[in-house]
Amino acid sequence: MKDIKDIEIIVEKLIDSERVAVLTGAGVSAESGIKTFRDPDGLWAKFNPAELASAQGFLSNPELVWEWYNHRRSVLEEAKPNPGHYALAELEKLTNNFTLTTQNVDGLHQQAGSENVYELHGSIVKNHCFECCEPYLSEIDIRDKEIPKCESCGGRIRPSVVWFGEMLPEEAIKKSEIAALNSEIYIVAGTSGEVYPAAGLPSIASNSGALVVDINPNLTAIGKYADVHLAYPSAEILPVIVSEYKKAVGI
Ligand code: BJW
Ligand code: ZN
Repeated sequence: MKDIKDIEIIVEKLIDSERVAVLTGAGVSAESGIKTFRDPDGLWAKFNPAELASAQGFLSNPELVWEWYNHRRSVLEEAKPNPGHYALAELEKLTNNFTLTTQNVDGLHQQAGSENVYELHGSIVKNHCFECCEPYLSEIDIRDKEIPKCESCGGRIRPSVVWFGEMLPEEAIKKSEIAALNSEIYIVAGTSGEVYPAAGLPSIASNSGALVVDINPNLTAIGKYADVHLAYPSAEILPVIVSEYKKAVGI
């Protein structure tokens, strides 16, 4: 592999680091069959984010938004974590003070065994009331076109994801910023770095001296902060990093 020198640098840094932080995006779930957003065959090539991923869009056509999320939930029912998810879950157990910030709403990191996960954009498997924000804990039938009603106020239920123009979960963004600030190595995988505030995290890590690693087949906005760019699918290269790490420490 032509990038073996880069992998050695990453492994050495992982061994030396007291704090390891990772930021993931949709590309990490691509090999699980989940579409990304901004690739040529991504969701935003076919669907309008203003209509489907904003409170305004939900107010204009809640049924359309609910149906779209239920369709994505049906895709997710068939999806399984891929070797990239499993490699990150293993890295958490091998390294010190590991944190994983994800923009993904699919829960696949947790399914793979990752524990210290900060979900910046919420979760597609959870729901809450659009009006009063009360969590909706009853099971939903994703084949039912009718939107469930809040048991407290009768308002319409929406998926617990973060839409454009909405604030991110306070604790998740705060902990993610602290993790970026304190990390000695910051691994970014599968994100275009287009959506803020998540896209600002690699620059926080870089400015505080972390080695920033970008794992992405394509060059993105993350490029200007990355010390190392590995142009591979994450499901391919993350397991290599973990196996080289284990070799280096003799496991
Ligand atoms: C692979 C691969 C493989 C492929 N292996 N890699 C102007 C300037 C700056 C900011 C703003 C602005 N105007 C508005 C804003 C704020 C806005 C924003 O950032 N907009 C930008 C688009 C300009 N942000 C917000 O509104 C956020 N809230 C906020 O800021 O609150 C404060 C505020 C409030 C009011 C006013 C102003 C400020 C909220 C953002 C919410 C984002 N929500 C979504 C939908 C979530 C729900 C759902 O799933 O439906 O989150 S949008 C979508 O983008 C989703 C993702 O999490 C997010 C990031 O995408 P990601 O993960 O990077 O995916 P892609 O597709 O972009 O990239 C995939 C990458 O993978 C590619 O690079 C591929 O090459 C790579 N890849 N295969 C490795 N196998
Ligand atoms: Zn309610």
